[in-house]
Amino acid sequence: MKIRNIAIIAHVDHGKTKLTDALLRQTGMIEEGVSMDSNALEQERGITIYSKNASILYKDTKINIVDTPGHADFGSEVERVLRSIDSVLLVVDAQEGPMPQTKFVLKKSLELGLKPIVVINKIDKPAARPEWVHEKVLDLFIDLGATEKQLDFSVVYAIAKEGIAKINLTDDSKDLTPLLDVILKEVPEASSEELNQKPFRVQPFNLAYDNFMGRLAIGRIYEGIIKSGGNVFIKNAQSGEARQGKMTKIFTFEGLKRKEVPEAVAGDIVMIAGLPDIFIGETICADASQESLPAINVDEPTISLNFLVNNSPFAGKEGKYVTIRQIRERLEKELEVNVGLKIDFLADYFRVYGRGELHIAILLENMRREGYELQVSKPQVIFKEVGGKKLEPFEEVTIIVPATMMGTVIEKMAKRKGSIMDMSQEQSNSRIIFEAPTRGLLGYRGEFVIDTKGEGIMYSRVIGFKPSAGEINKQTLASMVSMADGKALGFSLYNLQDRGMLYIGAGAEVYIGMVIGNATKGNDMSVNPTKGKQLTNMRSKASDEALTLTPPLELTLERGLEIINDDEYLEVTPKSIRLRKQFLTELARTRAKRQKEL
Ligand SMILES: Nc1nc2c(ncn2[C@@H]2O[C@H](COP(=O)(O)OP(=O)(O)OP(=O)(O)O)[C@@H](O)[C@H]2O)c(=O)[nH]1
Ligand SMILES: [Mg+2]
Repeated sequence: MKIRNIAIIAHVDHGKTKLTDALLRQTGMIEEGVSMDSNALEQERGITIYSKNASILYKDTKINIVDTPGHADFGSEVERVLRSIDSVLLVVDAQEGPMPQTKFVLKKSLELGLKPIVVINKIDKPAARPEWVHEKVLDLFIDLGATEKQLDFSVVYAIAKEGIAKINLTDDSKDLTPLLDVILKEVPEASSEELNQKPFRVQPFNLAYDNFMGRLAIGRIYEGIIKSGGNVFIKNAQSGEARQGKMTKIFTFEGLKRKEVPEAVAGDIVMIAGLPDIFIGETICADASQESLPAINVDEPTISLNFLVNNSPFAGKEGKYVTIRQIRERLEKELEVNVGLKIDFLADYFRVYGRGELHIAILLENMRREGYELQVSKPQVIFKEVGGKKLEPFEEVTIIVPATMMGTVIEKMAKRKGSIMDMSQEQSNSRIIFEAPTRGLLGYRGEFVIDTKGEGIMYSRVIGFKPSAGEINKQTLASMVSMADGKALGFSLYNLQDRGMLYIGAGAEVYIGMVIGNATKGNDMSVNPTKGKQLTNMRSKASDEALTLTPPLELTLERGLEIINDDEYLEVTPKSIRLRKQFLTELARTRAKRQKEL
């Protein structure tokens, strides 16, 4: 059987997964209602978090498809996938046109010499402008230095949601056949008899984990035929070392499922069990003398924070797994598959290093869903020292705002050491590209939403470590801290809501040292949210029924990680997200502060 390997890439939300689902459905691999976004968290958030493998059969060909995440925080995962396929479907929204992540994934594809197939999707949108988008895509190809051959890309118009593709906008089409035919025509064949004759070489671009089989390597067979039970050498391009192992099981992908096979041939994408210490980019080969394939880069972490056992007064009430040993085992398991993650396991806490707030938030979200409870400290950026120079992570930030709001955004970004790299105007919107240190950006997202009244769009992507931007004077908001245990009452919250944004509503259980809101002015403020109305005989105008409370700013994981202050912890349980002071009483906090000053 012939094999072709493609990845589906795009900016977030442009329709990659809908397209993959439709391809699987129309080739009979999945049923109506089944989606590639199979993870519970993905379904809840409506985004793809993990890239996933699938395959379809069309005519005489097996097409391996990798659906990738569009969110910029997962960009390095997409990059790894691109190393192992032969062409991409670059999906572009027929209304929005190319967006920042379109540019990033296209750039990587072109650099790798791939010739993309462009899918202009969502042509059913009332405001769709497919011809304009086609032109913009062509401009982007040119800007990114595409070769003659790459510029000759095929274009397919689609309504992924309905499973329709067409070559010309005026064509009549009921399904994705036109796209499938373009794939067969354009994507080079991965399999051949000649390749099968060579000694095997396989390179993993992703890892998976199974409770029974342990770590699994997902990779492409570049050459040769691999057999279940076969002995292998694993070569590491960086260290040059070779070690031995044995493939206990081999799986290929069939639809969304994995299928155990006795052997697999060159060109196919497989999952291999039995190699517990295998890592991305290593070469699995037949003979120690074979050359290793070029290494695959895994981006380094940019932020870190501490994971601790929850020791708040509410500890253990809501979680199933709460001990340091349980948290440690869970994190060790995470390291099996979460390639960008690093962890220092210290005696009484763990330092976790990740690729950004979303990367960490997703780990925490998965843990709380599984019943874990813990607390974490404020994320800090990671500094590096290279050649006596202090470096820190920088991001490219694309901001699209109504032109009238441009001034505020530029002023705020300047304070956070963001420099303007490019600016353009499109209709009534300004598009500004900044380069800014991650350190300056931490905590800005929420502010940005407020400043632009929810009308602004902001995308950012880590671009690497650069010389430190020096001191950044960010104004962080002080906290409103409870000085009482008990139930928060509407009456006291009503009086407190003028002094800051509250994180809790009436009826919430609070404890001494819990952060119940921010303080608009000045320093941290100790307050009593449990205080009821004084009992008097007087009838006051503000009778309880008349108190209208502003809805609280509900703490989510991401919001919590963003607004947490240095001396606080974010308490994460299956049911709640709370902020708290590390030292619960005012006395302890004063003492700790004095000690620090000494
Ligand atoms: N109108 C219209 N909406 C579509 C079409 N295709 C996808 N959508 C919608 O666009 C949204 C995003 O679709 P997804 O397929 O999840 O997008 P994605 O590119 O996989 O998103 P990420 O994986 O999170 O980057 C969903 O609400 C879809 O219903 C289409 O052809 N037309
Ligand atoms: Mg998706």
